[in-house]
Amino acid sequence: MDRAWWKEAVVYQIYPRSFMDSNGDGIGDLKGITQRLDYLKDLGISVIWLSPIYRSPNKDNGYDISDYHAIMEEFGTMDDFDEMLQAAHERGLKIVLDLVVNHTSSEHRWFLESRKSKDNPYRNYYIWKDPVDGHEPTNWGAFFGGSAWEYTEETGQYYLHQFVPEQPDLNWDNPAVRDAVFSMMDWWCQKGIDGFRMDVISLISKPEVYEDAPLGEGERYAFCGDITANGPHVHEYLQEMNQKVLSHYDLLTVGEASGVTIEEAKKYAGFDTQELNMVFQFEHMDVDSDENGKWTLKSLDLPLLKKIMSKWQTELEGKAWNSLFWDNHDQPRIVSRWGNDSEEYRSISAKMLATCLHMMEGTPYVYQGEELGMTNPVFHDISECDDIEEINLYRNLVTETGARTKEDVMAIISRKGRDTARTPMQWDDSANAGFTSGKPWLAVNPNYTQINAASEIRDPDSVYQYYKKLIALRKEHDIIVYGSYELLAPEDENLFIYTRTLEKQKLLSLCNFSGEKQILPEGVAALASENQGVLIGNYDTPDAEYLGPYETVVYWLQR
Ligand code: TEU
Ligand code: CA
Repeated sequence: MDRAWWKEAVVYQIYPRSFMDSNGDGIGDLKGITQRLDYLKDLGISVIWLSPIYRSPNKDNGYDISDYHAIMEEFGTMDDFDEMLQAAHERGLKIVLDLVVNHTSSEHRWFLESRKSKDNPYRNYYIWKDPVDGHEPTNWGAFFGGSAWEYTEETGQYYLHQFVPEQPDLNWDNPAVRDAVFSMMDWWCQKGIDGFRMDVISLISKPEVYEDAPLGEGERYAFCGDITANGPHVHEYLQEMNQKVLSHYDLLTVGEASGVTIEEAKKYAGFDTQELNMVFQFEHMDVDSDENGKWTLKSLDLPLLKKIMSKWQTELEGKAWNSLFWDNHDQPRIVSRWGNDSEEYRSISAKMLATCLHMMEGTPYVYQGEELGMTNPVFHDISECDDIEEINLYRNLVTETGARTKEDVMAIISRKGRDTARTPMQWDDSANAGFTSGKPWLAVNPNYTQINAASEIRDPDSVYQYYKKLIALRKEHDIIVYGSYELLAPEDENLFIYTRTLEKQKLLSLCNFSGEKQILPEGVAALASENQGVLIGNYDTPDAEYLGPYETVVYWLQR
């Protein structure tokens, strides 16, 4: 058992824009976070990951950075940051920053220079190519729609942007870019931050050859994420980053790695590869996608989810470390997605989902509001939305082509769009959920009068209290952090069942993903009936033969 603090931590993700507004302009800010640190301390988490807080024109809500050494004006000042960091540290809370260095904003000084002329000293900081037959250099398509290339008049060349045109990709093959990024990282480490969550770090190393990729039926562009993920030099660059920066500090590092495979993850997050502590993999986020990707109302395929989660659990064991998440600022609310957000089952299914995740091996991440069982809102009109991905989708499918009806697309956005996770944090039942005294930048979910932190703190049976207990249990029992994992009853359509084992101890974790009572498979019932006590559960009196609707219970089999 190789102990590390970041293996034992529970991380809480803050999306600063939606967390707490201190000055009534409707936008969350750093002072707001400082005001709410005691809430986080009480919850028991040990690390806060802040989505980007740097200077940004906000084309993609801070994931387009124009100055890495300055704070976004709406969020406050560098003094506010220093104050927040100190206040967090005084409470024993660590602060992890989002590091967005696959791309910058098109308003970053480097890019403003780079686009001026072919011989500008910053030209090579980005990826510029000549037109081919008067067109884009390749048929690559960007993440949020359209081509991944943008033409600029100044020099008659195209630059690469895997996200929106205002997010030009940096050229990591240029050593000057790597040095500039590493020294910026070091500057923040010197300030005393405790780690980095690295945005799309799997996409930084581009292919050696820029050429057209095969197109699927009826496709106009080839999705660039499939082309650039895990590129030829990505591990070399991360090892360099580790050697030049990360290894000099005691940090938590987690790479967002869309398109990562198990084999690649063993390199990014290997115990002896000197790269990162862990990665976010996204395979399990696709179990309700279809051939057209995430924009579908397809429901959860539980056996597939179990297969994917279990594969990551077992195959990384002893070799690399997992991160565990259901929610983040890009994903719908888990209780609405794979639980049941009706009044009857919201609380109970949110607790079941939490148990399923938090009893696994890896570092759990809680996204703001998840600990309250916050739900997806319903968006009726695209004017209620903010996210560039949703706006582009709507324009492509409704406004420009009429391929889908407004109602269809709004239903899908309400189910899968990124704004579902971004509605303001629900603090109490006062106006605007106590998030702001002004007009919130994105409307508060009207259910805040029922679902909010203040009432859940008072209610001993709330989702909040349950999360608090789960987080405390992880600190108490090494088996939750370090125990080895085994899936039982893989084919069962409704139940997610697994054990954890550490030396002589053994836990049995049972989760019913359905709204009906489920009889336990025979072998499992036999184990459960000999249990030596309940570690945690969401029903008062669990029965060793069956699980009620959305019931979860974790038994000690040996203690
Ligand atoms: O997300 C990268 C990523 O893979 C997402 O595009 C994801 O597939 C998508 O959001 C699902 O809808 C990161 C950030 O988390 C995201 O907020 C940024 O927009 C993106 O990078 C660009 O920086
Ligand atoms: Ca504010």
